[in-house]
Parts: sequence; C-alpha cells; structure tokens
Amino acid sequence: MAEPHPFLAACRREKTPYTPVWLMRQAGRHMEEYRKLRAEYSFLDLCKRSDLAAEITVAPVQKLGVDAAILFADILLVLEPMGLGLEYSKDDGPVIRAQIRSRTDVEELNDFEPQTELSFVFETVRKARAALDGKVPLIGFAGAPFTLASYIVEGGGSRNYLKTKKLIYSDPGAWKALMERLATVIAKYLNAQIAAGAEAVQIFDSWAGCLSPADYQRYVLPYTRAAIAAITPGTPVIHFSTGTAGMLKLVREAGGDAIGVDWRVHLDEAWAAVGHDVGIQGNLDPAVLLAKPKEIRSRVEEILNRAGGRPGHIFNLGHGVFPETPVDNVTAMVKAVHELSAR
Ligand code: 1CP
Repeated sequence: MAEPHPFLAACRREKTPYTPVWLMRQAGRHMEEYRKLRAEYSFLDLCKRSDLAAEITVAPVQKLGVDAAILFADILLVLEPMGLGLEYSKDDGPVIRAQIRSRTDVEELNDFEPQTELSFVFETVRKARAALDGKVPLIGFAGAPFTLASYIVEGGGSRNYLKTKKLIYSDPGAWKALMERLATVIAKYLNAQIAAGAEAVQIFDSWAGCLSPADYQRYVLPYTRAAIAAITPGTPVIHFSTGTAGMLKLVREAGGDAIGVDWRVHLDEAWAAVGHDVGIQGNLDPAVLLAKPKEIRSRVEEILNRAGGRPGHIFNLGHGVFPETPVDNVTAMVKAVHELSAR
C-alpha cells in the first residue's frame, strides 16, 4: 500500500517523516501567476473559470513546495445563490447587497443546491485533482456559520461587528434561524466539494475572536458543531479561527480533527488547551515572512520546538499570507520546516 501523504497522515495524528506545511491564502495575491491573471479577469470571473481557478490552485504546489493545495475559491461564494448579492469592490473588499435584520429576512433567503448553483467550484476541484495527479492532497473549504453571518449582517468586513452583535442580543430568534440555515448550507457545500474530490476540508471562523467566550458558547458553538457533524465521515476537518486563545476548549468542542490557531498563543499551550487527542495547525505570524530568511528559520524552529515532534502538527501561518510577501521568503519557510522537522 502506498504511504499516506504526510499532510493527511498528520490530520489523523499519524507519524510523518517531516512536519507537513501549507499556507492559508497561498493561492492568492502574493503569487505573480495570480496577479497576472487578475490583471485580465475580475476575482469572481476567476472563481467561475474552473480552468483558471484550477491553475491558480496548483501553482503554489509547484512554486513553493507545500504539502497541500487549497482550492481557489472564496468563503463568500455561497452568498450569491442565497440571493444576497455579492460583489468585490476594488479597494474595499467584499460588498454584500442585502441587509439581514429580521427573521423574515432570513426566511426569504433562497434554498439552493450547491451541486447546480456552484457547479463551477466542483469543476475546479475535479480539474485541480487531475492536475495535482496525487502529488499532494487538495483541501476544500468554507466559512464557518459565524464568520459568514458577520459578512451577511454587516454587508461586508467590519471592525467591531456591532450590527452582528446587535442582532444577536436583540433578536436571538432571527440569529438562530440564520445560523441554522448557514450550518446546513456549509455542510452541503463541503460535502459536494468532498464528492468532487476534496481530500480534507477547512472551516474558516476568521472573526470568531470578536466574541466573548460566553457568547461564542451560546450563539456560535452549536451551529459550527452542527455543520462539522454533518460533514462526510472519513474526511479530515481543520477548524480554524483567530483571536480565540481564551476559548480554545470551546472551539475544540465544536469539532474538527485539527484545530487551527493564530500566533497570539504559544503552540504548545494551545495544543494542551484543545487536548492532544486532536491535531493542531499553525502558527507563524504571517508578518514574519517579511523578515530575512535567517530570522524566518529561527521563528520556524521555535514553533517546531513547541510542537515537540508530536504527531498531529500541521505547520501553517496563524492567518493568511500577506500580498506583499516575497515568494523567496515563503520558499525559505517551507524549506526550513522540512529540514528542521526531518525525523
Ligand atoms: O482582489 C482580489 O484579487 C481578490 C482577493 C481574494 C482572494 C485571492 C479574495 C477576496 N478571496 C480570495 C481567495 C480566497 N479566500 C481563498 C482561496 C485560496 C487562497 O487564496 O489560497 C480562501 C481560502 C479565502 C478565504 C476567505 N475569504 C476568508 C477566510 C480566510 C481569512 O483570510 O480569514 C475570508 C475572511 C474571506 C473574505 C474575503 N474575500 C476576499 C477578501 C479581500 C476577503 C476579506 C475581506 C475582509 O477583510 O473582510
């Protein structure tokens, strides 16, 4: 039988010859290949052109030497078929047209079949798998219910999430209806990615850290747990969030085979908090990739030391790679992880 790939083995907390590494947002704006295509096509057009999206998915594997590919898509793509109206403005990031303020607004959201309405995503998965040819596994992904809900309620990105929190506190029934709807959509969408060939999936709860642990427990955890529980068994799930160092036990309770953490917590402390019976992913500050290769190498070593060679560590950044990151620094990081963790 062929050796399982180090990334998938680490997701199952099996021993690997070295610590596998990939980068969140590795398929994006720091890559010259991406910027070239982006000069010609809008972001949404790139997502919908599965041949180009597959090409962008595969490019970092060849160029950076990472141990996994991540599907080129976006967490917000599900909002369009829900009837919310999605645009990416040039400078301000995503803009969502509809305003969800009540239970009636939630009830008016479209029910949709990802298989038909987001077929371009699954086409990308199939094409990327074919192009990867078994070299490294392909990770699918979706936003977590809270992070998606925050975009829907705010109408875009946010600093303080005041509209979202106001809805939670003033109309918990509407919030529950929205979160239940999103949990269902996310599970269906991820299962369709898995059916098309995604070999692991990551749930991004990028903005959960704006909440108190009590609010997370009450208004977020049950829905993330429902989404994760409905994912096709046997496919590893990475549950990522940022700013959640004070509530990692709760994050873990929501589920996931590996928990993704940011750099605001020591990796060994985070792992102890979530328990050694799950894997851990992280957690280099993405800003370190703006430093010189020597400094990058020593920061990589610190994190590997904290992981202590324990099976189940997937090396990654603590959040997405910055667009201004020099590609040579990324390759230096990947090389350092492979060399310093070789066993
Ligand atoms: O202008 C452009 O070229 C578009 C930039 C861009 C890209 C490259 C956006 C808009 N999305 C993406 C791709 C993307 N998004 C991937 C594909 C894989 C990869 O790049 O390697 C993934 C995994 C995401 C996930 C995503 N989108 C998250 C979760 C991860 C994270 O960084 O926290 C979030 C929050 C989004 C929303 C989003 N999409 C795009 C932007 C600029 C944003 C963030 C806006 C904000 O700050 O609120």
